[in-house]
Amino acid sequence: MTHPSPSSSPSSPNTLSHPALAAQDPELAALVGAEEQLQADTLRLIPSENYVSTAVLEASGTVLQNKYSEGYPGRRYYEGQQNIDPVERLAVDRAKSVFGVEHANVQPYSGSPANLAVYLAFAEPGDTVMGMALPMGGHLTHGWGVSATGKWFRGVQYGVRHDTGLIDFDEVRDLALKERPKLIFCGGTALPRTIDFAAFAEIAREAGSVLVADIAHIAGLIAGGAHPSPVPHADVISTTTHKTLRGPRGAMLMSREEHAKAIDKAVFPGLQGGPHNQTTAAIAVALHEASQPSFRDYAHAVVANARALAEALLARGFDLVSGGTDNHLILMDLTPKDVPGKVAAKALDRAGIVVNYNTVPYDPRKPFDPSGVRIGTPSLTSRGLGTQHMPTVAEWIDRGVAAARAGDEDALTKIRSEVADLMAAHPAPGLPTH
Ligand code: DSN
Repeated sequence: MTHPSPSSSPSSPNTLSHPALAAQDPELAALVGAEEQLQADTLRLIPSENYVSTAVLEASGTVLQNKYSEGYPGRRYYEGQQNIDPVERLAVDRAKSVFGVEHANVQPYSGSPANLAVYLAFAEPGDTVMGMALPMGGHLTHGWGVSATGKWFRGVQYGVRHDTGLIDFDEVRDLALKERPKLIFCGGTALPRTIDFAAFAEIAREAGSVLVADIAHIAGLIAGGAHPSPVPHADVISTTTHKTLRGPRGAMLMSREEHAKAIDKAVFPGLQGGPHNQTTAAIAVALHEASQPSFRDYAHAVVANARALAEALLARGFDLVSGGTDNHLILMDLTPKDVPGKVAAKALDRAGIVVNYNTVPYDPRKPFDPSGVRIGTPSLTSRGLGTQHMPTVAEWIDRGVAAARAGDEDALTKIRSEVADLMAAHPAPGLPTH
């Protein structure tokens, strides 16, 4: 299966390998060039990463960077906003249109500040909040102990069932009714299955809680119609813009109009100073791209690729949390392969396959040396790889994990060259041709 990728114009400024930077600071330019080469040559499987288009890259490198704009369009604390206000309005209007929401704030610097703003808007320090436990697939900012959200609030955490790897809604309901949290977060960073926003909303209603849908990982799938939308169900929607949505590193908060003031006040002046206007512009570009029919094809191709990859991995005896995937992400428990996740991830990196080691639910190992590896298909799909390539990807992972177990560096080197050949045939969006 093939599908359109974002354009990577060979005549774009990026193909000039940043001449001003190279002249001014060759040391830094060399590092950027090396990173471009690495991203071109490797199979990038980290599910929270992607390749942005040249247009998004250009927007985020503009002189909008030079401007302070504390406040909101039409209500700024600095003059000279003739061009910045329309940029932010464009981003906001496009977010509202792509996600079908009444209100959007595009200023949060990234996902963690966006979530902190939700706490500031709806809770007081010491309040009880509820989210999925980090080792179960949640996020630090959903009330996990080491995060400010777990230190300044009383975090109670739900997980997934040991036998199915799926969320147990009876457990979530019991906990919510017992604890009556101010906020309930759904969503996370290692969830391979569809999030049942309606079920969470019913529980939040019963418990009198504000439901926050953190869609950072799946925002692009939702925009492209490849995952159900939280919009009819969640009080607040939080997302980063740089994962499946394929925009710059940034974030957005969305809601119904009734929560608009509280959210805006929490982001600025509650938590942040001036918005990063160059990022706002790049978010606007990414949202424009996400509104195109080709992005629907992209979102569905991401899911089709993940399903095909999961099937190919299962056929090779891999143990996948929850037995497979509904979205862009696969969480593998490598215990049956007798290789710790970190050892496998480092070996795969040497083979040109970039993944991250990750805890699996009920992991007996420590987070810095866990049992699992997390992979996903957003980046490879952006390069135009399709379901027909997934058996090869699974074979490389299988050979890489076996080589990790055997300490076979030659096998890893051979995989690396095979990976580089396939990557050369599928140029990545936004990267210069070296
Ligand atoms: N760091 C992100 C991820 O990789 O999923 C979550 O914040």
